[in-house]
Amino acid sequence: MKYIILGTAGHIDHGKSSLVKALTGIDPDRLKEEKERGITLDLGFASLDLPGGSRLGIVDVPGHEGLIKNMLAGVGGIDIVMLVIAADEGIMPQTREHLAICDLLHVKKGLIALTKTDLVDKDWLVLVQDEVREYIKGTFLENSPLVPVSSKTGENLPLLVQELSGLAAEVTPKSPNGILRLPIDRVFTMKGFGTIVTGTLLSGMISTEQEVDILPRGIRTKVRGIQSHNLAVQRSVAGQRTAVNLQGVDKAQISRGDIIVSAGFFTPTKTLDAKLDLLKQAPRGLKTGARIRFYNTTQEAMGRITLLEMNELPPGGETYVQLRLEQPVILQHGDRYILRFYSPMETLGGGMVLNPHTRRHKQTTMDQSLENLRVLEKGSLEDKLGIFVSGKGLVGMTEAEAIGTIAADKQEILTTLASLAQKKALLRVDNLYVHASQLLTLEKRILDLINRYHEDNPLKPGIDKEELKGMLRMRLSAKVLNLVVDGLVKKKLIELEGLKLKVPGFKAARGAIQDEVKNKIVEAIRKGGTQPPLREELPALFSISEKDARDLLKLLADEGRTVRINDSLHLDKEVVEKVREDLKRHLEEKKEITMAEFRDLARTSRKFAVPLMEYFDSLKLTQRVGDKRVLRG
Ligand SMILES: Nc1nc2c(ncn2[C@@H]2O[C@H](COP(=O)(O)OP(=O)(O)OP(=O)(O)O)[C@@H](O)[C@H]2O)c(=O)[nH]1
Ligand SMILES: [Mg+2]
Repeated sequence: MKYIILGTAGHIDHGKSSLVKALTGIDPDRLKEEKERGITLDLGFASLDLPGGSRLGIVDVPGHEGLIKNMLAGVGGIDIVMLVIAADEGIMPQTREHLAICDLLHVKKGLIALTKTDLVDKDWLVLVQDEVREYIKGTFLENSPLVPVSSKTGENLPLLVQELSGLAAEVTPKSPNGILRLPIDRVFTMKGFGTIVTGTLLSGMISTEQEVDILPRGIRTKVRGIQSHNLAVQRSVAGQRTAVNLQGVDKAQISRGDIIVSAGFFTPTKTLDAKLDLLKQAPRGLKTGARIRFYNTTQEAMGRITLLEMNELPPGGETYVQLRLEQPVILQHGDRYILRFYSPMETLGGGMVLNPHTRRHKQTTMDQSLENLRVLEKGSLEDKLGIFVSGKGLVGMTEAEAIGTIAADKQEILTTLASLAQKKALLRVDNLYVHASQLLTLEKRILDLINRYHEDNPLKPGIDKEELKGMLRMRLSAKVLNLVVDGLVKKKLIELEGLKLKVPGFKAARGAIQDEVKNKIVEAIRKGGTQPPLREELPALFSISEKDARDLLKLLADEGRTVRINDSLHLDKEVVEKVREDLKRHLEEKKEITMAEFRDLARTSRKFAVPLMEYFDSLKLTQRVGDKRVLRG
């Protein structure tokens, strides 16, 4: 079975709902108020099995100029439009507006039903037909069937069905191989079932028991049951009008505009880049900063527009734009959208979403941004994926994200990613794809950082990876860093010594000087006995920086060549050992020692005796009792 969605369109009272009823036997005006007032207020639904074997899901929209918002919620998922024009009135404002909207949304096919033929005579009918033919020139309906009908007398209804079958046969149905997207157009409760939502299944399929997300609400739930065209089914596929019974979700929690999607693929967005076509009949031009209303399927959001290539766009013009919305929406590359002025509410244009997750563009890199948008508009899937993955920087993009970003066949996206990885345009790290150009940038940053590190820390053997990661100050997965570091090591651009990364040959260049200074310090400390030069004196003694002095002392202690008493005092190992022996002997004989006695015992001055004594305390050799020390334990 081929599933196609047809939407009505046209001016108020031109006979859309009557024609749906005449075709299907179903009155799409389901609300009490609609029946009483004789106008359509909200979307109505019906279905029709066509002779050619297609099943037509029908969405009937209101024609009232104040209800365009509801019309937009219905028209977003249609394949075929039936533009209804009353023969007695001819083309009216919403005939124009609805046709323009369908044109902007790239509705695939359509026809014109010239209704109420029973109210006009032959000559009049011919004139109206000419007028309509003239009007649709240059739109997607040019050369489409034009069928004069009457819902009242039934004239030409069979011909209309025949033309619809012809169109349905030509239309490529929505893809069940995309990712599940079901924009909600109705929410209600049913006794014994709980919450039911309905919508036109835009892509993919939905099955009972499936785990789904309701976005942008962020509700994860399970599908309890599905109905399509009033029959309970196990699954429903793209192109079907679908009712879903949701588990554990309250009617009050969700509303029209929310979207049911496969769990884990989509992130709501508020900033997007798009191509905009401003309607020729737009009442005025559009300036950067203008407040707009944004529509996509059943979603609506307020926001502001930035024109990326100019400050003002005249009616009929086109440009790349950035939209910053006040409410989050769920979008994919390739989605069509409509913009209306914030006030007065008039349709101004629409186009294609190019980048659903974007950032503010800097003026300095605008040329590159625009070039990327050109590729996203006209390029191959491969080129587009390259741009999206590159845009994720060093954080990388997962397969799920890629599938959620572009409205295309799932398998095609996966195959293209794999082929890009094979060509080394992308690098695959676990389930992440990172763009090769990003890796080059990272390589360069790492080399710069290590070189700078050597300059700032000439006496350190190198930098460890954690420290490097911190200094890079980038959002970056540890896996990607490891990979790039390993690559640099393989290319012999850096060396890994122990846990330290360094530029090859670094030690050879610096090591000799360093060793020389180190030896001199060790010697001075040894000679100094219990009164060696303090750290603070080393810079003057050996013409090194304060930082070098600190680093070198630490290095010597780490290597076991000196003993660290405190930050500024380091002693020769044997000297410390000798003092320790003397102290121990003294305490074993005399049981206690004063600071003055210790000073003499260690043949030093008070300045050195105090930290040295505290050092032995810290080793738990001695312990303080009053102003004396005794052996501990
Ligand atoms: N004589 C005649 N009257 C018609 C025909 N089709 C519709 N009507 C009448 O026109 C009026 C409007 O018809 P609807 O079908 O409600 O029009 P609509 O386009 O659905 O209107 P909205 O949904 O409010 O935009 C009703 O009174 C219908 O009875 C027709 O073919 N012939
Ligand atoms: Mg109606």
